[in-house]
Amino acid sequence: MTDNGAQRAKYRQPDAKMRRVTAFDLQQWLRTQCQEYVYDLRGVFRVAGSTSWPLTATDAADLEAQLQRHGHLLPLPKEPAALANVLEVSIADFLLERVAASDGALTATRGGERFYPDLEISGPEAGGGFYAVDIKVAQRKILKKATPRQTQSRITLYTGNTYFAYPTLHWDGTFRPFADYAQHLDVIAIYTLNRTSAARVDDLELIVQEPWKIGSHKRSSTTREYIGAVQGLDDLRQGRGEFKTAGEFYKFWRAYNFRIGATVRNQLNKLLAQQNQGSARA
Ligand SMILES: [Ca+2]
Repeated sequence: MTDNGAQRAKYRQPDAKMRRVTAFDLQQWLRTQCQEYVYDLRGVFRVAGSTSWPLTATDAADLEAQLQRHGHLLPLPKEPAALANVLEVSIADFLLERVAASDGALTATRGGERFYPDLEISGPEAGGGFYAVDIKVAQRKILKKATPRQTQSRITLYTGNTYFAYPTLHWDGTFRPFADYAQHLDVIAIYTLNRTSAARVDDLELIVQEPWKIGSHKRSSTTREYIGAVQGLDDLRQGRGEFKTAGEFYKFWRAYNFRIGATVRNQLNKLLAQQNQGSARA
């Protein structure tokens, strides 16, 4: 083993710091909030249209009908990744509003694009610990004769070769080391694509689970280093993944032979060097 190899092994310890906060149940809190989420995006507003101003509407439905009739409402994208992004932003906004309504009992910070997690929740109510909340979106796989039973594609739980593989290092694109979180939670939005409506999204269902509980042994991409979820809708709802314990999930996926490209390797070496300097000083 090279020096670097030994260092890597050293910092690939399981999450010893993972702890359960019993006083506050963020999973339950998220489930309660998510039951009240209403998807109400109706399309993309376009300035040009045939309205003769001023426009008078009796209510939101009337406004929508008029905007539609006069060509002001364009459909949302139906390309899955683009539509998923719109949905994610809407759900994140909603959860941030709910956190704001807690009057300081909870606090939240939003991650950026290609960031883990989408939201970080903390605050006195959360016992000062940090919670990672990530939002994922998946389409139902439509069957010709039966009701849908699966997601169209495998949801990505984590990127496997960076913050997840080396949980004590503080990677770019993260708020803090993976192992510093009290808990990791996913908000999963399942929808049926409507190709004819401007809103695109039918029958939205939100599921809140710990990622390991819905973990599979399969990657979610053949080209990227992504850890995949199970695809059964009932399995996602019930938290019935392929691993019996969180430990089993972490062990399997941390031992997985993910590709490590030059960019990741450079960052890893930099982080290990920093960490060594830190421990030399301490
Ligand atoms: Ca996300």
